[in-house]
Amino acid sequence: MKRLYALLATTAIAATAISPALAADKWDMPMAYSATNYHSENGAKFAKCVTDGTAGKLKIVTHPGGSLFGGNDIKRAVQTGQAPIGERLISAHANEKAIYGVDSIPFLATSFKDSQKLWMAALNKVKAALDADNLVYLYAVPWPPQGLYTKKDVNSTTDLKGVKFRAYNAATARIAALAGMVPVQIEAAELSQALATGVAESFISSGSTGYDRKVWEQLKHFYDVQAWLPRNIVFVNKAAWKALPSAEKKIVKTCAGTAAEDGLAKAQELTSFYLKKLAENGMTVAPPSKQLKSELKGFGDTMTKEWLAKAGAEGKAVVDAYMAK
Ligand code: PCA
Repeated sequence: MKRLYALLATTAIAATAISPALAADKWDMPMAYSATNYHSENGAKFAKCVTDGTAGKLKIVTHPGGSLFGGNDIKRAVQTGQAPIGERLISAHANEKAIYGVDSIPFLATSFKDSQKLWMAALNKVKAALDADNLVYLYAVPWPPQGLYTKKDVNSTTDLKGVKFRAYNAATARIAALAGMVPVQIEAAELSQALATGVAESFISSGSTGYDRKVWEQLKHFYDVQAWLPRNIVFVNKAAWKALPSAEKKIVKTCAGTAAEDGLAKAQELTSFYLKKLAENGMTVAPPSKQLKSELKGFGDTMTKEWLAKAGAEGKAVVDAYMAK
């Protein structure tokens, strides 16, 4: 009997060594935003869906809050196989490929409905861009519409001159430049500290991030500009994907489809909740003044032209398809 066990053990080890795909896999999934954020909670649900659906053959473990890799490092980590799967705010990589910034063109798609339309028009191109980066697209979830957070009352962009502005992608950095602000790139995970130490004193984001980072401790105003709805994308390293048995691939895809739907529903459901919470905690939540809005729209026109020039025929095709729908 002992010998039989020994034999079985040796065979098991040999089988694992020869064919790692047969062994139970554990995928660590870096995520940049706080554990209680709906993107992270949705990611955890997705991970459970895959783990349960494969009866533990593929176990996905999420690491929110930038605990495994900071937001800025997640895409590279997954591309190079340091992490098999991860979630990233895709527009933060618009400098690499213009198509990654399609969701952050100011005032192109400003509602959930339009942002879905734009995403459907862009998705195949985004997938192809990710594929060329050694990544397989799984799902994307939007953030609520983006507004402007400030310390002082702002009636026009002139009031923003010289303000230290937290940027999270090329579009927000460009707005800072156009308004004569001083941009500084900061992850959401470090935002509270940056505001507390005066490294940043204004930023553009959703009510979600203002709520997560309790920015009412330093800031007073939220202008509900509704400028665009950026997205987080969950992607997989191509080799890790290829190594999955097809039955597991199918389960991952099904869970990803559910995560896309659930995430969108949550974002929609929570949008007004977040703004209510900002107000309850003492912030003034209001639409932008006519002047501020029209000046920001002017920036948007400039940036749309700039984006189209960078994104070329591919970008134009996406915007045309979106407009035609
Ligand atoms: N929150 C993220 C990106 C967009 C948003 O609403 C952030 O501020 O980092």
